[in-house]
Amino acid sequence: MFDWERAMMESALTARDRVGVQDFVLLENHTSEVAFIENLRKRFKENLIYTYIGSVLVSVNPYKDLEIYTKQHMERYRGVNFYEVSPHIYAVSDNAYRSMRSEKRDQCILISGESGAGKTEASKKVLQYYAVTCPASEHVQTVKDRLLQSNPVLEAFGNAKTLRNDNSSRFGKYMDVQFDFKGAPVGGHILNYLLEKSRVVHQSHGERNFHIFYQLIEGAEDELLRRLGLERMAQQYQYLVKGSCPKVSSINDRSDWKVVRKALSVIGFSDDEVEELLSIIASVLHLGNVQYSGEDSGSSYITTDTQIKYIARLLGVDFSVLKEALTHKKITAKGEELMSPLNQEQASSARDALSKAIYGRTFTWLVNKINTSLAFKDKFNSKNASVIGLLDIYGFEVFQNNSFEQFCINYCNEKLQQLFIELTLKSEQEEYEAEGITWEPVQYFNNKIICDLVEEKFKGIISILDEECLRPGDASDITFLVKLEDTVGGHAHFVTHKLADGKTRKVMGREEFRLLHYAGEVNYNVNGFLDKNNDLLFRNLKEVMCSSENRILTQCFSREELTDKKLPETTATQFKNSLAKLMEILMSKDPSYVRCIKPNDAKQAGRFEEVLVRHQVKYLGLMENLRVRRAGFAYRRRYEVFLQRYKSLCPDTWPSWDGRLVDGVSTLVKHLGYKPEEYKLGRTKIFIRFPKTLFATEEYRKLRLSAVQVQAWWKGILAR
Ligand code: AOV
Ligand code: MG
Repeated sequence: MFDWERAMMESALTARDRVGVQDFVLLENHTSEVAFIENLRKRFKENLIYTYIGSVLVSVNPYKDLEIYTKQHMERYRGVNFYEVSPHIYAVSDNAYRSMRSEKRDQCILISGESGAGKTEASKKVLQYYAVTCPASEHVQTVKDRLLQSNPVLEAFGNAKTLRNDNSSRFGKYMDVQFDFKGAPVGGHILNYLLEKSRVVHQSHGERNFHIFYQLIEGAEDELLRRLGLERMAQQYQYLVKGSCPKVSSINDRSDWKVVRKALSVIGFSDDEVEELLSIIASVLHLGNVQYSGEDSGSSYITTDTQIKYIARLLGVDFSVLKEALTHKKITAKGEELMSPLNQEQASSARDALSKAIYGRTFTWLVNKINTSLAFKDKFNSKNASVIGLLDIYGFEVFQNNSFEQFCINYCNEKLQQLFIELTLKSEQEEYEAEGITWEPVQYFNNKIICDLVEEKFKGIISILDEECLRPGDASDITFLVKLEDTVGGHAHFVTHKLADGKTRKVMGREEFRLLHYAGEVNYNVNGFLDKNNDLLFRNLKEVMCSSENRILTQCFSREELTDKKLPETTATQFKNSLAKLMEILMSKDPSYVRCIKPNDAKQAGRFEEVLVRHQVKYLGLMENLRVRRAGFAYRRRYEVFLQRYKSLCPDTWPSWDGRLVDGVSTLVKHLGYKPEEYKLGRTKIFIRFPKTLFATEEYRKLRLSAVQVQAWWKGILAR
């Protein structure tokens, strides 16, 4: 070896020492969690936030802007194979795009990780990548703009500052981007999941309501505020001060307002529609300021009429009908309708129920409106569209006090983890078995047991909750808890204050149950579970909303609902069903995974807290993921697909192979010079161990194809 060669090698080794390996598969000590975390840490210190486990992208939130998302970076990843460039969210995006194009299969990119880990940012990067790098015509440009602008709008209405994340998604989002046969994005569709409506009327200490309220108050022109009857002071509004933090240093509500206002126009909102939308937002703020006083008789009255006047005007409803509906409930006795007065507490909660219903339904309306604007107009061609789905949900979260909302959010994360297990750890191993490939099974924790505990028919937590919600009489949050103890008390992932010997567990409250989630333990306080699950709105309040002249509200509250005798599904059951449908959608597509990790709880740049990271590496199942990957095969193709694609590269298989498929493939790969350790032949598929083998084959095919084209072109010239 020459000196200069040795020097180069040494410098390469030092660099590697400094920045770690870009694919965990290359780690020398691949079973060591310490080595795994050390590699993450090294890279994080060098601002290398992305690392692969095979094709799974692990991303660590840098909590600062990195210069790695420029147009030049996008170009670097465009049309380039995964392993030729450093790990990046753009590589995952590009890979999904190319698979969709070449294999004509729908793709999905699943982004997971706990609250604040960087899921929403990642999903935006994917969308930006497609918007910049995919081919475009004038029409396509409009679609691209709308796809991009849907984000600020949905974030304004569906995100909020929590203790975990200053821009926390309070709804789940699955977005399909549709591409035409040229690979241009021509449409999109969004499915939204369970918005955390309770935030409209209450926020925990240190948290805020949805961004839009503050943006409107801070950013709107004086004239608009005057029309809405609002003052430029968030502290004035009861619904905005529950968490005592109307201002957040990382958020500029005023400039965000401008962005949102512009985005609404790009998506196709007329000025009138924007005014109606904001009238609804303003009336929710006014509703929050409606105050009650109580009478000795138990009934209540409204102490200020100003708010009611504003609401009546903004929503186009009758002043006195609204006022009565906010203090009474309509009951039917002996076939006659009567107005029964509400006491002060009941009236306040009826008011809050109305605010939540208005906001929640307006949010759904907003998603529908965006969907109309994104709809792929060409009906004839829509069947040929290919799709890349993007999933960005609320991450696993634990607070001091956890309620129904955290229960739903964390259940959703269990489902997503289950999907990951099904599609990677489990199915991969089952496939080797089915194909007769010798294989040393990798042990992993399967969280199906927790999903079942929550969702199983008749005996899961949701079923029990529904049962209590339907039971007339003395059903309460506490009777629900007692029933839980009776039914799932012995479950390995369920704990309450009661011990098996009749004693009590001191560290737990009497109104709590604990779930041992895959990602950690969470104590849920049952207070409010029944109400939130029932999500009732008094009939006369619904009637008032049906009479509204606000055109958005008339679409949100329909008269049919008033005559419908069927019991509506409970919140948890609706959520469960919508998640089941989501899983079906995702299962039907080829998945790519992005696993986001949060390096510290302080939302600070440059801080890598090992204990926190280790915990996430553990529950995300990354070590198991790596073990399966290391021992396994990066690619598999059915024999007929493989042969069809590469038969032209070998004289024996070209133009067709008449014998058994497996023999054809065997002949082909031997001709291509595959070494025995590089591949295995199963019952119906070829398994290829390293990505580079397949990439080399793919490159060879490209080369041959262009050679054939040059030949044809040359022949054409000669024939002239
Ligand atoms: P989440 O979506 O995973 O949490 P976000 O994507 O909202 O988390 O990220 C939280 C914050 O971290 C962002 O607002 C950014 O400030 C920062 N961040 C995340 N990713 C990056 C990145 N690639 N570069 C720079 N900063 C980043 V939740 O919605 O709460 O589950 O429910
Ligand atoms: Mg998010």
